[in-house]
Amino acid sequence: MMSSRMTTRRTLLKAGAAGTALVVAGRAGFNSSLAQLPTLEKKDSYVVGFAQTDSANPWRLAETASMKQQFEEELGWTLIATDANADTAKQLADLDSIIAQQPDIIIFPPRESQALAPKVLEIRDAGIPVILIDRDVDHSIAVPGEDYITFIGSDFVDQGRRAAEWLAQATGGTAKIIQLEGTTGADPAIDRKTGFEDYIAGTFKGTPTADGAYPGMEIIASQSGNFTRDEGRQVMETLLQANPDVTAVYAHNDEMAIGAIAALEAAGRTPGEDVILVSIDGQNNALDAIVEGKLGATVESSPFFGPISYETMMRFVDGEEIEPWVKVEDRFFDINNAAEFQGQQF
Ligand code: GYE
Repeated sequence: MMSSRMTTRRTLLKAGAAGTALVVAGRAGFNSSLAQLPTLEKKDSYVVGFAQTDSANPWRLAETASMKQQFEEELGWTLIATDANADTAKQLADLDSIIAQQPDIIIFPPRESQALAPKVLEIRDAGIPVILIDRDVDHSIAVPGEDYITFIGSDFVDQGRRAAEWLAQATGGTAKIIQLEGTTGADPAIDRKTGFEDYIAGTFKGTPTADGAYPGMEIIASQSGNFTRDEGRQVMETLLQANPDVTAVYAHNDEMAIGAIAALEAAGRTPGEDVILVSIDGQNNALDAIVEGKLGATVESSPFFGPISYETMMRFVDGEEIEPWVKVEDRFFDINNAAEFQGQQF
């Protein structure tokens, strides 16, 4: 989250013992004596816990495959992998079962930012270091650099801004927009909404900018499609009936955009012509949809966390101070470059 990412300064204080005590004491209702990162000794091989959120879309499958490829195939280590089937309660239970197996480290994407944060503290208290990948937790509950090693992932606020910027250009600053939000309470859903809405309001990152304000762009409806194609299609179907004047769709991921395209076509609309769509992820079928003229653009959000998780973990083993946010840089795909990358994504 935007404000939570500002913990960087605080986290840097952790180098000094006095600084650590000061920071920890400032957190309400928190057992300060336990608030330090578990260590990880140098060994030839490790057991890694990986609690996936679900496997219902190409993005998740690519992420799981990347972790397996890196840790099992490449390194020959043990990966204890679970799948929460898009159920936050199951992800919590999966993590309990992983903790019970005492892995050397747990690397996982927290499905919801607040619900999973106390579990990060529990894992820390069990003496197991944690790296969060692809989604972060609420920093008012768990702090990178103190409670977990780091968050590795994209700048979701900026992804939202880039989608808004493209849409503003493509529509000449006039649009009636339906927003299809990701899973409620998930870090990328919260931040992708913030970045997009702030950009068109001209208040991006809290700074009003004259050239960033688009009074002609109006979000006429906004609802969660839970990051899935089917819910994206269903929500779009319903919202379309209530808002036939829609001219643009901003979907927090490609799967929901593809679902929205199906709903629009079923209603006799022409996606890409009378309704302009923009989304996030950069998966192969989104690139296909861009080439077909149905999807306008997609901001990349890489699912390939295997190599960067390994690299970050080994830097920690080597005693390096890890930055609280290992930022993943993303590309942007539209009609100018989509064909070039078709079939090369996921
Ligand atoms: O955009 C989406 C997935 O957490 C960044 O979750 C990830 C998002 C990704 O289900 O497709």
